[in-house]
This record gives sequence, C-alpha cells and structure tokens, in this order.
Amino acid sequence: MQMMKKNFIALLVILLTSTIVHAELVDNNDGTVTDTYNGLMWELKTDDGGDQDKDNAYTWQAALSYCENLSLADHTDWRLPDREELRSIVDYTKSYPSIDKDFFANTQTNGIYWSSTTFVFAENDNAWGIVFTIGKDKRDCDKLVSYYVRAVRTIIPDLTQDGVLGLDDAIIALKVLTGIDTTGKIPDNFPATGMDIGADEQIGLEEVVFILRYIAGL
Ligand SMILES: [Ca+2]
Ligand SMILES: [Ca+2]
Ligand SMILES: [Ca+2]
Repeated sequence: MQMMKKNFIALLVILLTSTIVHAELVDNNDGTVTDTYNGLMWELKTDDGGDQDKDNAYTWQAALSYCENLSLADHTDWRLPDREELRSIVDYTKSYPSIDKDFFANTQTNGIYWSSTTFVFAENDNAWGIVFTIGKDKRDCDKLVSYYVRAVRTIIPDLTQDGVLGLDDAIIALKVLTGIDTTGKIPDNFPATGMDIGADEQIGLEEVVFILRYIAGL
C-alpha cells in the first residue's frame, strides 16, 4: 500500500512537472535566491564593505554565529548550510568560481566556504568546506582558520501549519490552484510565512510539486 502510494505520488510529480518550466534558481530581488527544486533560500553576498560583504572571512564558530544572527529579507531563521546543501549550489561546469554567477554574483573566485558539517576522522577539530575555485569538497578545514560564508534557510510550504509536510498540504495547494474555496484554510499572511516557493507570492504548481516531491522522497 505504501509502495503504491509512493508510485502514485511519483507519477503525479512527473505529470505536474512536465507542465511547468523546470525553474531552479529564482532571484527574489531582496538579496536572496531560492532554489525551487529543494526549497533552499540562499543569502546573496554584497561587495559594499558591510556585514554581508563577500570578502568577510570567519572561523567556523564565527560563521555559525554570523548565520544565526543574520536578519535578511524579513527572515531570521538563517543557518550555516551543511555539506550536502552547500554542494547543491556548486556548478560543476564552471570554475573560478564554480557557481552560477548570474545568480551568485559576489562569490570568491578563489576561496573556501564553510559548511556546518564536522569532519569526524580528524585529529584536529576540522569541518567540511567547499573550494569554490573548482567546486571541490575539502574535509580538513581547521575550524580556527577563517573562510567564507553563505547563509541558507529552508522554505517549507506547510500550509496547514501542523509542523508536518504531508498530502493535506498538497491538497490545499491543489484546491487553491483549481479555485476551490479555501477560506480560513491557508495562513492569512502567506507568503510572509516564508512558505512561498518561487517567490511569486502565490500558491501555485511549484508548491504542489515541491510538496509531492518531498513526500515521495524524490
Ligand atoms: Ca568587499
Ligand atoms: Ca501540513
Ligand atoms: Ca509560489
């Protein structure tokens, strides 16, 4: 039964995805970029000498604090990305830096960015980083050395606000899409809740696809 449900959801995702442009990165025009595939919102760095300047480097602990204290685009739930999350913005077809500069303009050409993931087999206290020069993982980044940082936060379209992303959320999103009355069923302050995928300020196919993909583990 569980298998059938998963297959059904997978089929639904394929059908829905085929009807929309497969948008990945969306510039939110507020100093952030959203990856509509995995729901991660990324900090865009500046080059103005301020707190978010791309040239600011931090020890690992200071990088964690920087992200946790960041208030950007009305959001305060920023954090240091883990290794897999950081990898998701590496563009392996590019180098110096290995990232899509159309979206991430202020990126170090030659530099290591911190992940939150500790490297467990190290004698010293090290964490994983990514060398954005060529997009290579680096496991032995000494936590006391200063490297670069880019904060991330997660967008979860939990429309029913019960703390779980489930089929109920997908159904609400589909109801909105098809014009069925959902008065009182979605948060009044959407999209300010940070649930909006695609930064189009509405519930659309991108939310439905995201939720179904999440449930199906695709
Ligand atoms: Ca600078
Ligand atoms: Ca929910
Ligand atoms: Ca949306």
